[in-house]
Amino acid sequence: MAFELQACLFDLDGVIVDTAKYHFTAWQRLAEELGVSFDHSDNDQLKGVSRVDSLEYILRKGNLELDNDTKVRLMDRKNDWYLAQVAGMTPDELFPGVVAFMDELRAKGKGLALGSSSRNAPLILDRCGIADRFDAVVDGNSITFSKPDPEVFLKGASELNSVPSKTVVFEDALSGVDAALNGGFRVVGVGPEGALPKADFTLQGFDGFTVDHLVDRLS
Ligand code: B16
Ligand code: MG
Repeated sequence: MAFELQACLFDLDGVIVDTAKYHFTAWQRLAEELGVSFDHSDNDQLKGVSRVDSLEYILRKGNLELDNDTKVRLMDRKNDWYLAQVAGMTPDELFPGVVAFMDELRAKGKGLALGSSSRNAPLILDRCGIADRFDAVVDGNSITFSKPDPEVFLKGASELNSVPSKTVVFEDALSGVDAALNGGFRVVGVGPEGALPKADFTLQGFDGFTVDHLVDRLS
């Protein structure tokens, strides 16, 4: 039976735009200042994870205990480094084909929402000129629980009036795929083959990808 598609929820960092690399360099710089090693496999654990939970991961790795004020100061420093990189972003940094795919969804009457853990999401959407392309935006400013909690996606589906089992989440993060599955959604992994084994299938990129392809793969 053909999959009945109602709506799609898009993660931001690593799905629509490659801000994951900016998060990586900023966290690595902070970790190195704290004397904690931090490489791409550490970063993979932090994709989709909130700022505070990301800092806690680095502190745990380095067996460091810090007071709350220091933690806030460190998170602000990391965010300043991140924002300095994001300041120069343009729509050229959108992943190829993603906007065309979103436009096709809209033309076919499907709901579209952002489901990102990032508190910087509104700024990035604005920089990339796509703030008006979503029916709903749920981001780190409007959620309490970090992925893999499904809150961000359940809120998105609720704003779109869509049923999770008929709604597809696009995610690049292990924590984000788990969040989608925890909410009862279908999930497309965005990344290298094999990187997100729990997803329904993995897409290497949106270039040439259509709504018919999506429905076929999920049916
Ligand atoms: P911020 P996503 C997530 O965004 C990132 O993947 C993750 O690396 C970051 O720590 C988190 O947002 C919080 O971001 O510090 O900008 O609030 O992938 O859920 O769109
Ligand atoms: Mg992501």
